Amino acid sequence: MSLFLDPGTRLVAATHNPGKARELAALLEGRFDVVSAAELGLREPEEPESTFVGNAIVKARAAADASGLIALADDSGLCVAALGGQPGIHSARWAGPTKDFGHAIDLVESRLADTESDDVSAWFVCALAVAWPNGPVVAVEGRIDGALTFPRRGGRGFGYDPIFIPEGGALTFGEMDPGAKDAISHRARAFAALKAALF
Ligand code: ITT
Repeated sequence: MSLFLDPGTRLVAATHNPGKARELAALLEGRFDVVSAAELGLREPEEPESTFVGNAIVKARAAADASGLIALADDSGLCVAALGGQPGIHSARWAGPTKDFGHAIDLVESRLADTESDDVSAWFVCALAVAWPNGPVVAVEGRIDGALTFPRRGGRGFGYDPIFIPEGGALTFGEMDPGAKDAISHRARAFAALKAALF
């Protein structure tokens, strides 16, 4: 079995997060025939692992075996230094069952205030995994460092983007043009590693 992905290969993007799906589609640049997990009616798997890579593998494996297609999954999150790396792999969970990221951002702000630390450094991590149905899996990781800012700024992007300023920048991911975020983000960095391995 070849682990190279030929242009036009049918792939399932194993995410139920529309923000991620949009960014993954932009990174894939029409190179593959991509169907979404929602279009195939795939269920959202549990995320039982303790690492981003572990959870990306679980999601890709589940989607590939259920669909019979090669699957690309993303597990990602925001890590805050003063919170010992939280919310990290629990980034989606901090938004609660209604996926309210206004609430998740308020929670980051109040937990940070509780620490009385003035360290606002943070980083985003993205693990990407590609799994072949009943076959191998390849996983990579990307990271971008930056700083948190409150109150939130900008209505672009998704999730925690309005409070994150990437290193060396002035705008939050929520204020940046989507193309500018895609040029430097944790997802873009993971994607570059995947491209080197598989394309
Ligand atoms: P899937 O598992 O279906 O892909 P999810 O949203 O549950 O969707 P995760 O478990 O990987 O995915 O949660 C990651 C959370 O981290 C996500 O909900 C975002 O809020 C946040 N996150 C990840 N990448 C981000 C980015 O580029 N900008 C802002 N927030 C991001």
